[in-house]
Amino acid sequence: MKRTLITTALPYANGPVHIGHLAGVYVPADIYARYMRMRGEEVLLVGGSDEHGVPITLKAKNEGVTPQDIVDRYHGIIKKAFADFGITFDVYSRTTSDTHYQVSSNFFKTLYEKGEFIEKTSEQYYDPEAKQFLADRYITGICPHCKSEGAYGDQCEACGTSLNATDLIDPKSTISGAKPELKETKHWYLPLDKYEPFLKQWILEDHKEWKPNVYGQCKSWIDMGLQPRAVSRDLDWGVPVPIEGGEGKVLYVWFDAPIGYISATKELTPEWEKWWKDDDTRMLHFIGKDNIVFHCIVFPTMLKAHGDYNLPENVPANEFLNLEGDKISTSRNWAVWLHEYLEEFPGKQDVLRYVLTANAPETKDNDFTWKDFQARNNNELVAILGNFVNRALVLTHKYYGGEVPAAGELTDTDKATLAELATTKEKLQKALDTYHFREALFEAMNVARIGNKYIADEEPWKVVKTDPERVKTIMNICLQITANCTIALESFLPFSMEKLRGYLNVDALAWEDLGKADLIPAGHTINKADLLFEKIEDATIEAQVQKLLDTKAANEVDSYEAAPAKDNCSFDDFMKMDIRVGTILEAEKVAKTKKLMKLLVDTGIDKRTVVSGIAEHYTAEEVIGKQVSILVNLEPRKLRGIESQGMILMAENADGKLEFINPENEVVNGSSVS
Ligand code: B3M
Ligand code: ZN
Repeated sequence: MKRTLITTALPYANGPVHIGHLAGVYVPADIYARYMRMRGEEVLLVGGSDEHGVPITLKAKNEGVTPQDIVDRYHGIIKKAFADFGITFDVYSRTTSDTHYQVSSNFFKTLYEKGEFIEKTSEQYYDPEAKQFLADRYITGICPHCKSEGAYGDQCEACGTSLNATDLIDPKSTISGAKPELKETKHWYLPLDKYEPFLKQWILEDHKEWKPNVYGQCKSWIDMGLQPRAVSRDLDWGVPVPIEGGEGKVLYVWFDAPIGYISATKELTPEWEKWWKDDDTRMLHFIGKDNIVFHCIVFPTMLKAHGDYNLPENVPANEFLNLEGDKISTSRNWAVWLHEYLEEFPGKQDVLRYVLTANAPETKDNDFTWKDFQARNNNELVAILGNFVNRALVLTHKYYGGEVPAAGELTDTDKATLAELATTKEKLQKALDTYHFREALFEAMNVARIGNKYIADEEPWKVVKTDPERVKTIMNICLQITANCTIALESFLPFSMEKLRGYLNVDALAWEDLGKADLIPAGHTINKADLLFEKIEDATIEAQVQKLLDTKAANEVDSYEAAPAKDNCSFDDFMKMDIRVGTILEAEKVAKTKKLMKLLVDTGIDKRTVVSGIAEHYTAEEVIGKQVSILVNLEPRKLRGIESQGMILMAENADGKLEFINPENEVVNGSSVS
């Protein structure tokens, strides 16, 4: 039997984790790990926080704290969120640990001593005031493509183009504001090109079974031709380059991070080497699609160049999960954060695990919506699984005081039902073995579907009146199916299946037992049961949707770009405008128009008619009695046949909504605005 080492992408410790992380990496990895353990295999599930990289140093700088402060804060939050969701890490470490510094340092030294690196000197931007080289993210300037300001040295966020820092027009250091200068610096490069023949054979020939999205991405990288990649950076946050000439430089975050898997294993067990070097260990990397090149090309090349380590057997990477139609984004706060979910849905970890698996972005990007969350909870977890097991348990208490009845002779329906049950194991196993977790969940839920259909068709609550002997068989079969649910669904819904085993009064059952009809002996007593799942009401979902709408509105305000100022006008020109405060006395929508409203305004000078384009934003009732600012000496003009004598001043919000410009406290009509 083979040992299985499962690694999960190390999330950057610069923010909390959200549903996208869970759906793409940690839930599938956990399902797989639990499944393998149930099969009695030796498994390690390894994870940790990625605590290096420029975004962390930038965040620290913005907050005026150290990078260590940032990673300490988020490592704790992330680790807790994973534990709360039942991700069964054998170790959850971090890349700032002493062990990791040693392991990654030694890894670099080994490659260096074997002559695996190319040394290259290149020109890079340097801040002459701060006396340091600048990472791309530390340089801003004007985008050469769209000419917007504030583009970063690696990307312009306005037009999305990826850039080289040297492309920026009028570059500035974000550290000192100084104009950066080009200066020579030496770095070490991993010659991926040299490993191209090996990668071609190993991936494109030997691993055709990898998921099409993974294989396809690898193929296109290899087809484009691989280039040497720098594995060091001029930065002061990271693992120091451990050789002469490496002073002031650190390992590139993508060099040290995957070595973090090795460090974490070493921290966990003195027998770590067998997990990384033995032939009878298979290694799997669970990651998101943006990490494919690093896990399929760069890290394997590092491992191969080192020579002592196994290569991954598979990299079942997922695509992205979107949220209500938009890309999940930490900076725009467009996410469902795991710690917030648990505050708002306490005890409902399994509901989220279920929805994220049922709708996992396995082969293409997918969308999480709160409506779908509600529907899957109410129509599947409650209506199928919860409903079935609740009936089975409640009726057993009602008819037999909780004692499992013995089955009598089986009818054809009974036999067909049990035969169907017996087939689920093979299908479920096949789906899990090939990392098709959506399909696997569907197969596992079929156990509950079989039970739900059986109990609905057999109607023990009716039969009990005419043939009580027969009901014993029905209920026995229902309880056997319920016991099967605890096996089939354990890795997907671990919290609920633990509860269910409690209700059934049984210990964890073995994978081997799945499909069998004699899991609970007659005479066994079950415990008092409670509902496994509860309905989620519309109001709860509406509140979540509203929360997202609020986020969207706040983002629009944040990203609002004021139009540039118009050309100057003279003081005299300004003084020509006669603006007064008036009160709206009457209002009515202008027929057959969308926007226009006819207002009667008391200007203090007179009462006059003004036609204003506010009808999409206000009803007549809302505006009557409002004080407004009105330009009274605007040349009258006819709008839809109505003469408009003046103009009401309005401000337009980021979302296009018009707001009145009026005095903070009421003033007398006719007051001049100047
Ligand atoms: N921290 C990128 C990410 O979170 C990176 C993964 C490292 S895995 C070794 O997407
Ligand atoms: Zn641009």
